[in-house]
Amino acid sequence: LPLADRLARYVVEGTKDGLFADLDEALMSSPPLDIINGPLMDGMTEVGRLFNRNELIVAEVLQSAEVMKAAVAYLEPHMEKSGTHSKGRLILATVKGDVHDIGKNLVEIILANNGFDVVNLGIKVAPEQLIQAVREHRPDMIGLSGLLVKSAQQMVVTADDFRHAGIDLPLLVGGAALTKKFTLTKIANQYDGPVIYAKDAMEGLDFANQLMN
Ligand code: B1M
Repeated sequence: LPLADRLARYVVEGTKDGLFADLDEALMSSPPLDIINGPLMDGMTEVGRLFNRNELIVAEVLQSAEVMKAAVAYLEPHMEKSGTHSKGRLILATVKGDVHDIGKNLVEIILANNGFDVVNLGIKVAPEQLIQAVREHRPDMIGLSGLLVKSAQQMVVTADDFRHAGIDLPLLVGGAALTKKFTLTKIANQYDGPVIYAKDAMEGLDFANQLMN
């Protein structure tokens, strides 16, 4: 199999046998982010498709997620880093009810490598925890991730709770079930500050940079 197909296959099959040697080979010709956004993401998309058709069970999807995480961790030291002083602080969380964290952690890596101070609160983070963290860490912006359809709705609830707590910091949102339209209508409607939708981690970085300039 060609290298890109082999990389996607590790994710689909949930196996690490040969993964790191192939990642080394890929690094010789591609930047780490291209490897993640290309073949590894293709593998994850295929996992989602097979899962949807009941051809994979949750335990298998979990193994695929482990491989994806291991690959991202292996590539991370090879990513470009810029800036030593902090450009700003962001608190980041996957919303209440949602355990998906690969995309969120990618956002963390990319922002942290580009000079942001990221406080990652983890998964299933309730609005009260977020509000508490805003008071404790005094961030410049808040990042919310969520992949389930119900997580998009949870973001609306969270934005509304922020509003009642007097929080109007820039809110960066992302995740598979979200759209720009939903963000600008439903979420922004419940919030007093700016709400920005990022389709991927790089777009998240672009917006974070713009906000701090
Ligand atoms: Co789940 N899952 N899952 N899952 N899972 C999806 C999301 C699903 C689309 C699969 C499917 O049915 N085809 C589906 C959601 C359906 C829906 O609501 N629309 C689904 C389901 C149904 C479920 C369960 C309910 C299954 C069950 O138990 N019956 C369950 C939910 C549990 C819960 O959350 N309460 C569940 C569980 C799991 C696992 C635990 C097994 C595992 C997650 C492991 C983990 O994250 N640690 C898992 C996985 C791996 C997936 C798929 C296959 C892959 C997700 C992923 O990691 N993608 C997914 C199908 C798919 O997306 N193709 C699926 C790679 C990652 C890099 O992309 O997170 O989208 P993503 O992040 C992107 C962008 O979205 C964006 O940037 C990233 C790229 O740069 N982004 C941001 C994300 N957050 C951002 C924040 C930002 C900016 C950009 O700023 C703050």
